[in-house]
Amino acid sequence: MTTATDQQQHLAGPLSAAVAQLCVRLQSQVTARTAAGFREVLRRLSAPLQVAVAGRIKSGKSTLVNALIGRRVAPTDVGECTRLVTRFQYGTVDRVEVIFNDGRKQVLPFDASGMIPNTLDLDFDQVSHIEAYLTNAVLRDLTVIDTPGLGSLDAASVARTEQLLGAAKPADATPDDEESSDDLDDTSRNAVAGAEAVLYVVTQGVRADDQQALAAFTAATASREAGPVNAIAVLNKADTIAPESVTGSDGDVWKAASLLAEKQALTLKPRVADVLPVIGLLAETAESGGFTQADADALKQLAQLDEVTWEMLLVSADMFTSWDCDVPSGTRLRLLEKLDLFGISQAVEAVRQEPELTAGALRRKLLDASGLAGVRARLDAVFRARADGIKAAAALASVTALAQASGDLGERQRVHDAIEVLLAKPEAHALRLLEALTLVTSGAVSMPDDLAEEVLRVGGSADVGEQLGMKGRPQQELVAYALERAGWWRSFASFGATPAQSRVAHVVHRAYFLIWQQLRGN
Ligand SMILES: Nc1nc2c(ncn2[C@@H]2O[C@H](COP(=O)(O)OP(=O)(O)OP(=O)(O)O)[C@@H](O)[C@H]2O)c(=O)[nH]1
Ligand SMILES: [Mg+2]
Repeated sequence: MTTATDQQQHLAGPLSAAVAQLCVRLQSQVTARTAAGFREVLRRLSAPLQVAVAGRIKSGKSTLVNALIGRRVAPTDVGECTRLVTRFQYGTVDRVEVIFNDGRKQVLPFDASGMIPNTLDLDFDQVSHIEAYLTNAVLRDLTVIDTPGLGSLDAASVARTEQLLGAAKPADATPDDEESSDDLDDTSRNAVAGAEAVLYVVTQGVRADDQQALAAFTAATASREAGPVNAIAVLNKADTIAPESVTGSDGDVWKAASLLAEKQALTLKPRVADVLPVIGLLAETAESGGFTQADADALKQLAQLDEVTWEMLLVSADMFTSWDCDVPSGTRLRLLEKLDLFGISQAVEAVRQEPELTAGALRRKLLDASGLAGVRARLDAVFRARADGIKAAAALASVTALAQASGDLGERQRVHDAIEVLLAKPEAHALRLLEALTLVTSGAVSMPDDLAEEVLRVGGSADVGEQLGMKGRPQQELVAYALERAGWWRSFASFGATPAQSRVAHVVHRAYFLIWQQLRGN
């Protein structure tokens, strides 16, 4: 049995700790079924933040997963395994397991190139999902869940994806698992399951129904709505955008991608704050050891071709591999697979400017060109920095759902009261604020744009300067502003707001009041 202290060692922060304590305290006061659910909530609270990578079929999800982990391990392109949910989590030894629907596990050997095999010599229908334990440091505080493409979801994949996102424990735990005697029924399991955060991958071909598809995906998989607090989006395959198709790009691919990403952000608003362009393929090749000395040498050879031949090669992927030139066509095909035409042209350009460039330096240039650094920075800012709040809010939603699913009215009331007591504490107010923010950004409570933005600002950061939108300003100004806004939201809550708006306004008022108190205390 895990104790509260065991759990706390791995908790993301004070909010998670508060919710964990609530679960531990309530455990003896609820039915066995609810208690089993609470144990699952506790287990998840102490695990790293679970981020699902979601998006249309072939949008480059697995490629991006590899780039983020820094290792080519997720199968890309074709094959059965791209149609399975794969959870990448931290482990002390690299190991891949197939989990079957009945809870059985089977170790899966890596293939010759160190990847998860693309096809399984197993009855595919019996397979629930894949668990990959890797020693990569990135996974210490993020569990990355690669999902099948949205467009590819047949009924079976949908069921698998729904069942699996976040539900780390298979339907039947193995006998050596201490908790196996506490069977968690489906209702409870569903109440706890769900990725806590989402990374949406879109491409240039984003369609009007993408927004809808992504909303459906979160509804089916996350225990609560995705909003800018727990969702980020990337425009992948930025290299394939034809700059001439985007006005204002001045023929520059990256500029075209940025403009397009801005447009897509408007479509996906308010679920995500913005959309970052990225070239997943370049990132994967540069980050996962895929770029070799031989590749650098081949690029240098290409850099010496005469201008006419070079122009011909760049016409298309077909021309690149088939046009007659000194570099063997097999070598060119390999470069194409690793870098695609844009990456190759960028690399050749770099070599022409600096012929002495080493393979290592060239790799770094490709990495810079991929935009991965921006995605990593965003992941840090949005997910890692807010993991505590995101996890605690998801856990609280699970606790509420578990209580609601209970037939015992007294139990329901006890859980409800305990949550109210928790949320009334100043240190837990951030949770209430996150909840309000999610209500507003998901459209469940409508607010005028400027107020919605203010809620997002106050609830979206833990930094007081950012919360007030006055970073770096003198303390006195911050104090005065916090007090003024606290007053404004209080009167908005009492006059002029709808009942739903009023509930949100009370929360925002209190947030400003607490900020004011904190500032004065300093
Ligand atoms: N040019 C280019 N190709 C990319 C990029 N990212 C991925 N690809 C290619 O797109 C194809 C699909 O990539 P995957 O990573 O398998 O896409 P996925 O979304 O995981 O696909 P499914 O799981 O089958 O839905 C592969 O051939 C990748 O090499 C990119 O940034 N640029
Ligand atoms: Mg895939």
